[in-house]
Amino acid sequence: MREDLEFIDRVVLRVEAGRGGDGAVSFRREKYVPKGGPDGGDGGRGGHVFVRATRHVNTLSHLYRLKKVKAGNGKHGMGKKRHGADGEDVYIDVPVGTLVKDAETGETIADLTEDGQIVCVAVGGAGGKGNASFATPTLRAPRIAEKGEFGEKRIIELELKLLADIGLVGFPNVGKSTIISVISNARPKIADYPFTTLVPNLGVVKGIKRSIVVADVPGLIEGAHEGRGLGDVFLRHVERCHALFHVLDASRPDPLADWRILRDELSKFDEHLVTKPEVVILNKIDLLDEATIRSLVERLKTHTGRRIIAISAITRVNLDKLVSTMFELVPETSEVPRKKEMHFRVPKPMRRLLPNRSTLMVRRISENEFLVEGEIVEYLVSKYRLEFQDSLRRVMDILEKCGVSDKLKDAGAHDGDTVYLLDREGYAFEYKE
Ligand SMILES: Nc1nc2c(ncn2[C@@H]2O[C@H](COP(=O)(O)OP(=O)(O)OP(=O)(O)O)[C@@H](O)[C@H]2O)c(=O)[nH]1
Ligand SMILES: [Mg+2]
Repeated sequence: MREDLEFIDRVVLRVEAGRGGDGAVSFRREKYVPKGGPDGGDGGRGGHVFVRATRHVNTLSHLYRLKKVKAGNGKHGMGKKRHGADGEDVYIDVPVGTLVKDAETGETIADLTEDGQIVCVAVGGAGGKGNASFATPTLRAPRIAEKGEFGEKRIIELELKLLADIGLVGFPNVGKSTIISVISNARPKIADYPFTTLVPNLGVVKGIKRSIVVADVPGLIEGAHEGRGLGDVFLRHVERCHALFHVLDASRPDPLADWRILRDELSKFDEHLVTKPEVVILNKIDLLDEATIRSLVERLKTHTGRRIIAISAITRVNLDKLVSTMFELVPETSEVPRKKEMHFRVPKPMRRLLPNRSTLMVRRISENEFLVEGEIVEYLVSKYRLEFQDSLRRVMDILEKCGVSDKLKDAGAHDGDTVYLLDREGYAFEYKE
């Protein structure tokens, strides 16, 4: 269960590529030539949908409310062999470290681990050919054009693996969630009992030039590395942080002992964790007098060898110092020039293959009405612009090759009966034996 909406590391989206534009039927107009050659241009391809990894976003929360992402449709072809414009491509920006999956099959489409990496998740439909493409020596003035193909539709799942620049770790109840709530946009649950936080909270801390993401993970206890408490499950989220901020409760009997226990746990979980830059936050100093704070800070400094920042999250003491230290420890990502082509192949627009002829079926729907249906009919109807006579002729030729006449006869059709393509609203013609 999601504790609050800031923790969004998984988003499901419907993506829809654009449809291709239709091809045009047009003829050249020239002086003294009543009808010139065919010059209908092709339709543009439909726009593709891409997912792009970028350093400029840190979470998936900007996608959370989006249900569907659709690319633009291609424009129709025009006379004078003019191609229709391609549909506009759409880029879904995600943080580096996002895994892209097909939500229906579970198949991994891409693991975007580098800035600028791009993957196509829905391919736009091919544009239809205009009549200029159909001219042959025997058919010099073809009245034939194709419709654009539909774009690909898919449901994708985006999962963020790398969550935060900085991880807040510490015992339960030391004030980790309170801290993230006062320095970032996160609004986690805060309460005076251990294990209030059950899943990590992510918060964006805004700086002047950039933002960083801080994760508040559930409290850790002794034995966490063996699975005690809750925290170990979520330590994977701090594995890729740049720095750990170790939160201590100044009002506890021996914060230094707490620090040692915690570090021991971290190193047992993953040795790598204790080699990260680490800062100690001594929280709740509002509960102590100044002299005690001073000596405690000294003691911690001596024995931990870390930088100590004494704060009070509740009375908001020293938070500026805390935030500036965080920014200091997160390297400014050098602005690499955007390499758009990185790991990126331009996809071929979608073109379906002619379905199997045996998919053609004839069905009697009344005394003298018949329906011609099946995958191949759907394909032909969506492919050709039947309002043009040669398009229609071509479709009829293909249907004939599929044996439509025999099938109609077998179904009991007689001269004068009505035959529909696909349904009663579809194209209709009169049956002749
Ligand atoms: N006096 C004082 N109390 C604080 C301060 N910061 C947090 N608290 C209190 O400490 C209690 C625990 O705070 P949380 O932020 O929920 O602690 P946590 O570390 O996130 O706890 P878990 O989620 O259980 O790991 C709450 O009652 C807070 O109000 C502080 O600076 N001063
Ligand atoms: Mg908490």
